[in-house]
Amino acid sequence: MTARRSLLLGAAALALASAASAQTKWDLPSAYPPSNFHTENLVQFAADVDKATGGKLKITVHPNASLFKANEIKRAVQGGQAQAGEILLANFANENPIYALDGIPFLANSYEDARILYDVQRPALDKLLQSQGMRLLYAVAWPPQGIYTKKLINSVADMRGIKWRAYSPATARIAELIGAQPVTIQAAELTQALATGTVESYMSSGSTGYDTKTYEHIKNFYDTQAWLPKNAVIVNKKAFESLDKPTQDALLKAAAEADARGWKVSQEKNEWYKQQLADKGMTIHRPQAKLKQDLQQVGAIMLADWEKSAGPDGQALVASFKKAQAAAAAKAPAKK
Ligand code: PCA
Repeated sequence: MTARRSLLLGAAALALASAASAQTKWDLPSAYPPSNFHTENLVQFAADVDKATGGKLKITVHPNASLFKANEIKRAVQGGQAQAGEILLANFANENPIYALDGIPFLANSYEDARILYDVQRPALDKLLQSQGMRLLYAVAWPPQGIYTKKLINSVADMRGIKWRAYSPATARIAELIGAQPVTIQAAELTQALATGTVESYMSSGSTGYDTKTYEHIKNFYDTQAWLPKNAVIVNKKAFESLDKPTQDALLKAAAEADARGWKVSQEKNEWYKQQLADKGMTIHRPQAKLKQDLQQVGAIMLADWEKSAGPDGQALVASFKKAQAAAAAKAPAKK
């Protein structure tokens, strides 16, 4: 009797232990501050996964580049030091041009076009990540990119020699093409760089201008709406495959929801961010025709370079984007 009871107790303890060990804990490094809309979306995603799996998969979001620096996150996920992570795709242009398709000025410069570009880019992106031992969970666009400058500008000639903060190879290339002096600084270090005068201008969204309190140092934002780069949330393939099927499904479902929610919030907050900048004393300029033309020329050079480096597969992607873009425009002729 006693032996049997202790056997039963033993079994119960074992069941408990295996329930506890069935809980999986993941780290998810990201590079932007907790109040940024991407980070808020990530935290919501993690909470949704927790709920849908009954606490079986716990994802801890580490914002603000606190666990890994922005450009180290991808390698950390690839190597399994972090099971998942959020990256700025355009940062990895030098590994493969596919990553940088959304960083070309004026290729896709509205939310509608950015979404079309994403749909075209996504299968290639996921394939590429899979070949590196990862998977794409979701991706969300930043608001359109404009120019922060201390001085007033009417054309790119006015930016010659200016100290320009770049966040990606493409934004460094823009500096090169317009004769500015690029220095690569990730968002987490931008406030500091502005304070010390390391940079006096850069291109980014209203979101990053707001997050970094750029308005304390720079008074002009030119709303050029040049492109919408994306953050992508990626997962280590082995970590994903080690989950049971219901947990995998719950993760993918929450990711699809985070994708849709993120794009919606990005678009909704775009105007809000610019209003905040204005409220903090910045002037939001509509770029003059010359400045826009100059930047479009920069974009055309960069697209030609991109197509050259991406080869026929890349050219096919651009072609299918343009086709889908034209089809969407034909369906919505009422819009300008
Ligand atoms: N903010 C990020 C990338 C694009 C954006 O809008 C940054 O400036 O680092």
